[in-house]
Amino acid sequence: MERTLIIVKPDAVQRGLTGEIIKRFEQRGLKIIGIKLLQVDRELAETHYDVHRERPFFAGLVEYIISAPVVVMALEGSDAIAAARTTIGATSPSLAAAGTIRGDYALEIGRNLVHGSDSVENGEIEIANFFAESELCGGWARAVDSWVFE
Ligand code: DAT
Ligand code: MG
Repeated sequence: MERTLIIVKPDAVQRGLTGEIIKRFEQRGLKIIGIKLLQVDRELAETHYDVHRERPFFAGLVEYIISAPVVVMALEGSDAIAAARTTIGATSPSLAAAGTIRGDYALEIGRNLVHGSDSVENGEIEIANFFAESELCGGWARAVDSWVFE
């Protein structure tokens, strides 16, 4: 099983899309093992987006992500990284397919609603950055698990 960190970004929370976004991941079959609302501080934002530190959009990206509360989730499932990213859609919403979160609800790259980890390794690192181990319910069983996971 893989784990991915999902961030329902400030624009999504402000626009009342939190439930819609959570619903899409739940309906996909991914299992929520951690979830909370928080306002990200600058240090955590800069750590999370450290790989983009030298990019021209870095400062604006950090300001955006700390500007208002977000909902963060740790999701678990087979191929969770790829499954979540296909549900999210392309980074630039103008290129995101209809039926994806970004393709259905976003227009601009700087207001693209949701984050999903890009590799198994980064999923584990990002979840550890946002959640204490005690905040995660790792490996809990759903009655439907055998109908989602073979
Ligand atoms: P993703 O969020 O799809 O994993 P990423 O990791 O390449 O995309 O970039 C992180 C975020 O940074 C992305 O969601 C939006 C912002 N971003 C990326 N490229 C950008 C660009 N060229 N101009 C402005 N913002 C950008
Ligand atoms: Mg990324």
